[in-house]
Amino acid sequence: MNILILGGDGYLGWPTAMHFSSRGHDVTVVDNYFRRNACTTLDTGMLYPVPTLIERAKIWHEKTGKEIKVVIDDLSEPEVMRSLFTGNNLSYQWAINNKFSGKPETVIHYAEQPSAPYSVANYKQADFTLINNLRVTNNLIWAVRDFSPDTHIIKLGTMGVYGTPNIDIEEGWLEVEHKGRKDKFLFPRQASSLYHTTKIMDTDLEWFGVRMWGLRITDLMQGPVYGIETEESNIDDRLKTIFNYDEVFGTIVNRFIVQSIVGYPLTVYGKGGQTRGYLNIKDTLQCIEMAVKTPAEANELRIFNQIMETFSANELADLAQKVGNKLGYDVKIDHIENPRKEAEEHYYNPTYQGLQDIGVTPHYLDEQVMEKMFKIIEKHKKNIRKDVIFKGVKWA
Ligand code: USQ
Repeated sequence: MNILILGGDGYLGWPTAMHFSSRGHDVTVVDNYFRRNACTTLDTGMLYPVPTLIERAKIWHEKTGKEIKVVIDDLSEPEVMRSLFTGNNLSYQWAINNKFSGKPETVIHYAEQPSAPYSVANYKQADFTLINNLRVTNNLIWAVRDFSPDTHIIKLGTMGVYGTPNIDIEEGWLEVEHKGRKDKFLFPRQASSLYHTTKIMDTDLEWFGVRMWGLRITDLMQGPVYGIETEESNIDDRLKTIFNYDEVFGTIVNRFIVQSIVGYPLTVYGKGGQTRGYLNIKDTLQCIEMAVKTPAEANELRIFNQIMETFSANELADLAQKVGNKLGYDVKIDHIENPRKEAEEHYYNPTYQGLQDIGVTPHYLDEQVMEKMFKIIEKHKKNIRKDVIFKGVKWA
């Protein structure tokens, strides 16, 4: 299959590219290097240096004989997006030969500013998040509409679109009975960052594209991801995904392990009752693979909640402390003032059966899995910078 991956340099994009390439698909990745440039600008640090996307594609080729075509460009420019469907004015920054791969049968869209703290830190970053995320999604929908309406769009959404409502969270849709009549609507959304709000707006654009033009779209409402290794990154150390542990781009599990290793008290925000749905990076790949294999129908916006289990921040801190202590670290837990505006004690009962129904087998987070992560992260201990762990980006 011809697969186009937008945002192919990111934490999930690069592992996804290798995953499909290793399974024999024709993969093209596109990225504007936003994430790495922002890491430099904001001085976030990284667990280890990561080769450029072009270098990674070359290493991948050298090790596996397979080709991942690379385009470095800005997808918020409509003409750039359109060139990926027409081949006009398209040149690969790296490819074995420059021949256009043809119209993609599947597009996996990760090309967004993914950080909640980044999006609320100041008006410039808020503006960038809104403009980038919405334009890329809109450009994609129009390119598919105009050149390849049968292409399956798989879009990475977020569980954060739902917020923490006092009712059970369904997979995307809710049947409502009102004054004796019934209809189905998108589940109520109420995000608690501007980044998460762009994901709500993305879904609205997708739903418009499905209703107006009969597109086929899968929106994956994913929770925070943890993990480093994937099957393909084990082929060569230089193929490991970008790993952030700072407050802006690092997610909680990855951060807590890094903090445990360098003796930085675990930064539980506020009371720590904030509960979210989590998944291993290996399960992100599984979910995407299953979504590719069972495409949405034409005229369908299919929504899955992409999580495998739920934890509160306190439960994650306790687990990291237990594993860390067992490995000889003196792990302390701190409850610091919550920089975010979010409920710290709340009801949380999301449904997440859909992906398992199409064949995903969950990996769960337990002591062994966490211990394995400790062992990998320990190897890079000398690179860990304590000064970037908490800077206090405030919501209000
Ligand atoms: N948290 C702490 N201490 C920390 C870091 C986080 O208590 O040091 C808490 C946060 O307050 C939050 C929860 O842990 O309640 C998760 O925070 P996070 O930073 O791991 O994840 P989040 O900001 O929600 O965003 C991440 C990804 C984003 C994705 C989202 C899925 O960066 O791209 O969309 O997870 S979800 O959270 O389900 O919306």
